[in-house]
Amino acid sequence: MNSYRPSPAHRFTFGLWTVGNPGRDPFGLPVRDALSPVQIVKLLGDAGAYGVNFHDNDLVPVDATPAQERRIVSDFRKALADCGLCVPMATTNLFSDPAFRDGAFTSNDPKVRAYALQKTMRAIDLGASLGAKVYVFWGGRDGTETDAGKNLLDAQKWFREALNFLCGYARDRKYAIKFALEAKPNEPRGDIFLPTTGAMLAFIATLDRPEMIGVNPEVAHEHMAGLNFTHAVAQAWDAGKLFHVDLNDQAPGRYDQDFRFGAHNIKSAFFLVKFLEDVGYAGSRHFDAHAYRTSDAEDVKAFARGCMRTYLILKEKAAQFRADPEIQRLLAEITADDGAMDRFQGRFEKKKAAALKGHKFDRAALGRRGMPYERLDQLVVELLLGVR
Ligand code: GLT
Ligand code: MN
Ligand code: MN
Repeated sequence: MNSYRPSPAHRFTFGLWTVGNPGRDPFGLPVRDALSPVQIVKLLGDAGAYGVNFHDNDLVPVDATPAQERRIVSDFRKALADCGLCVPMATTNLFSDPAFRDGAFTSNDPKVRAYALQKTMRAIDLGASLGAKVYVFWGGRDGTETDAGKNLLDAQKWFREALNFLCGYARDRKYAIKFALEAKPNEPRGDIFLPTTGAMLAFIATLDRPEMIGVNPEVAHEHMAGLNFTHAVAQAWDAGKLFHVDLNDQAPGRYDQDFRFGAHNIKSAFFLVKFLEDVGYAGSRHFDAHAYRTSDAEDVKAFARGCMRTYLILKEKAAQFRADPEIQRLLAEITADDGAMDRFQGRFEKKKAAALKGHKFDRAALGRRGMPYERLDQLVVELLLGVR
């Protein structure tokens, strides 16, 4: 029997801000004691994670002196070595400080835009010095409540210029780091720019160095917009842009919940895990989630273990799906292809187009054919419910 025990090979990571979340929300104060970065590394090491990610200020407070920063970073490095953890990803906090109330790279204030660039360069230095290979950009406050005060084309231009500038910076410093853009439709702004993974993918194509930039889709963010997350991930994968993934859960139409992976919609979590495992995604499985506000410190550990355990259970279910003869028989029936249409498909050729235009189809017969998706889906449900 699979023990569902996480190991570094599974590439499970958490942010300092996830297990370290003290349970503050817009209506209530923190309910848990703050944990230091070193305590968090220890907790994650004990739980079996592979890595830990951070925003610059999760690790080094924004007003730390250089001496304090050296001390914090060296304690953190030691904890990583002691616990066998690495830092696969880093990012910048461009949303907590009041300076960013109108956004960072897209603020109407040029001083704020310049400060955001400065802060990000320093944060990239910090991330790279700890070995991060992926650098995430989540435009937390790059958006609007009212469109009365922002030129939307300027905002896109400023965001583009910032990313081009930072790609230049990372190259100049010879950092082996790639950027990953994370979309979110809303919260904390009324509307956040480039609200979906698809919008990010289109935007990347307009940048100077698109090869350096991919996406970091998050389950909850696509679900907040009522979209199918696995479809977004598939498009990113197809484009060669799935550099990172944020796993959590979310009921549609709610506030930004960041629930434990699989806490809300097991079925969509299953199709996601199945997709990632089927294609051989080799990057981090990052849990960007936090424990319920009702949790105490012990329950936070259960939260972290639960994210990884659910992933591993779903990975096993995906293997069962592949090995299940009845499921495979139905799939074979659904995707049956006798090759008769091969001569019409693929690349355009004049002759091929002419032949296809002249071919006679039995349209009524095409319309009579059903697909046994009910039977197949019921088998998936039974598999997930553990009765297969
Ligand atoms: C914040 C946000 C996440 C982003 C993090 C990276 S911060 O928790 O809700 O989705 O991934 O900036
Ligand atoms: Mn989120
Ligand atoms: Mn995220």
